[in-house]
Amino acid sequence: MYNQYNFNYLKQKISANKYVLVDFYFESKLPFNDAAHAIAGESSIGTWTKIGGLTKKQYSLLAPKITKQNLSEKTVQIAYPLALFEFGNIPQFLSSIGGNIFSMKVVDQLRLLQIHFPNSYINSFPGPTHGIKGIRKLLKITNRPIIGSIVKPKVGFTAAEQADAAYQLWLNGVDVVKDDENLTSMSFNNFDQRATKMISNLKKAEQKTGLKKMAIINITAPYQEALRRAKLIKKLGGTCMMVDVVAMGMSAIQALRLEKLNLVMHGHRAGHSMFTRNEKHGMTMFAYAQLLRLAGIDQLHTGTIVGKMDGTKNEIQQIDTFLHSDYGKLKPVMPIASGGLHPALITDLVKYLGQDVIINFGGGIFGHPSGVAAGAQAAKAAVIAASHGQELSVAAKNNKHLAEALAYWSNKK
Ligand code: CAP
Ligand code: MG
Repeated sequence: MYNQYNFNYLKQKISANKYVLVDFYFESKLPFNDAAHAIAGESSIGTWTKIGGLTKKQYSLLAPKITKQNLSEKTVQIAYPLALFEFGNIPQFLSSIGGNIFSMKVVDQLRLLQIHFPNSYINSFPGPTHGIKGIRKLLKITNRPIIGSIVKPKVGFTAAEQADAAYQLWLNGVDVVKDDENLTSMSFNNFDQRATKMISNLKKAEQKTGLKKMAIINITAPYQEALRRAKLIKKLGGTCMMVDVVAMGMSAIQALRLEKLNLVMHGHRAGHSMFTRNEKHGMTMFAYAQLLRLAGIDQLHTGTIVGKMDGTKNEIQQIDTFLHSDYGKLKPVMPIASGGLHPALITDLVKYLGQDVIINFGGGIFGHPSGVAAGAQAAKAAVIAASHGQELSVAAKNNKHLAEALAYWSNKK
């Protein structure tokens, strides 16, 4: 056996509130049970050879238990005693369960599928500051999807051009306007200037429309600078900071949450496919979303099913259901559908994902043949019609911009 210990616990019951249960898929040339032991050992107390050191008492406190295995599906469930983990510390959790085991030569493929945390562990994290209810309260939108836009081109506008584009969007029906993931503070678009101009235009747009709006400004940078940018947003009267969660890392997400700035934290997940996309290796987006909810993300990109990004219907619906569900004392997280969306896709999108979602259009507004204002009005009309169960072709009879968008993009459906 690769591992000196016997972790088999298949026929015995464990008390789930004392363990973190982790479901893995794996492929290995070792016999199934040996490979499962190698994974359980390397992620907790074991190594590749026999070692001494642990008293019986420590062993029984810390030894993982293999509680389920399915040879045909190549899955195993490992129960890790809570004592293996530091409460409130996601980096430590990842160093164990998302650590060395992914590099072992004896395991060819390994995928972390899902984590079952007990409430005591979940509640050691603050979770979202605002959550779904808080975001809806800030925007005063109760009964329809929230309409969002990403200013396009991704990068290239000056701070003033960016803020002017946002203003147009807000005036023409968009609720929340965000930066793109690769826009931070550039030679041609300085963060401080952009934040100042965006929030000033946000206030003007709110006055003009009588509606609440949100500017989602990307603070992604080394931590101290990201924090400075978040504080600037707060000082200027903004309500939301955007973080690229993969690039910034769990430590930064947790730390920003613990600053108690009371800003909505928008999680852009650019790069997650580096570890979530291969169906046999890495971790699922579902497991990653579990960790981000603990860390304190308020709204998170989860995919569209119908748009340009990879992600199956089952997977995206599973993530969205989880984000809405009870999870210890942590608030629900608002899912964001984004990537390749345009009006013709919205009926299906709402059918799959429901009303409690932010629907984001970048190219699907900025690429409208009659311009940005027309694109925003078409997007809004599509979302409102779909959320009332109205056929888009019917809604388009009273909205020439929607009619034009449907005609323009219908062959891209
Ligand atoms: C969408 C987007 C977002 C993606 C990210 C982009 O723009 O701004 O970054 O939605 O994917 O750059 O592609 P478009 P996901 O509307 O023009 O496609 O939400 O799946 O993480
Ligand atoms: Mg983007």
